[in-house]
Amino acid sequence: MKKEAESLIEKEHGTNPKISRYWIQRYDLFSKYDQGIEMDEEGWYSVTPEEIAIKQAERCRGKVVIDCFSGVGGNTIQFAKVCSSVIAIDIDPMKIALAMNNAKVYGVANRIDFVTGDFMQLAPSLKGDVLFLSPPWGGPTYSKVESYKLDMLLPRDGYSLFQTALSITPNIIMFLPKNIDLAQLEELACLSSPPLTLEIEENSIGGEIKAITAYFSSNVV
Ligand code: MGP
Ligand code: SAH
Repeated sequence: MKKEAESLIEKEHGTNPKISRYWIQRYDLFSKYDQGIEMDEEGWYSVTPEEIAIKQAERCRGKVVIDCFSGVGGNTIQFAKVCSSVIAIDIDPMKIALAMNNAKVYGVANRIDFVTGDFMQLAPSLKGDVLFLSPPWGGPTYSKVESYKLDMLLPRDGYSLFQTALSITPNIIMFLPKNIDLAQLEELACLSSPPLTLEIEENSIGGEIKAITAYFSSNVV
């Protein structure tokens, strides 16, 4: 019976034009996909591929991390493996339910504090060593523009998001479109007071660029 239900889901995902492109990549997204991973449409096109999430988490080893836009848990799960604690926030209760399920599949659910809420509103009450921001980019059409600008990010423009994050810690990681305007990121770092160090990482899977990760940190030792 279970096998029948699984093959029905596979058929549906494989033929749904909005999902099939991502479903083909399902094991890049979650290597344990077949062990009970659950997704919704936004989850399919937004989740950080596992290999990239592992690399980002490694940079935060031993730290208290806040995953401010946790989605279905692609990053949260990897943070939970190596960080001292993880707070996972999402405004959509369905995402939190999916992330909890997916964290159970990876055996790390008990290492995560899940919070349903708006990051912008919760910010004043948050404390952590590192903030991870992987906000909505406006859907899969983000790549249609030649140069993606920070003010296209949601739920608020990238400048407001960054300022809100800075009020918590200067150690900010942003997961951004591959066509992001890099000059705007440099500007964010230089114009912060005091100026921040910025490291840009190109994230590829199988030799194909998927996204950019920007690591901001304080110069003050
Ligand atoms: P993509 O270009 O839409 O997918 O997104 P695809 O088909 O893998 O790319 P292609 O160039 O090979 O055709 C690439 C990656 O960006 C996805 O795997 C997600 O990790 C990430 N991503 C995409 N979107 C639309 C979002 C988003 O809105 N928010 C976040 N945080 N990540 C996204
Ligand atoms: N990194 C995630 C994907 C994040 S997608 C992963 O790997 O799975 C962006 C998420 O931001 C969506 O799940 C969306 O529900 C959430 N979101 C949108 N507005 C938000 C807000 N104001 N506060 C918190 N989460 C928000």
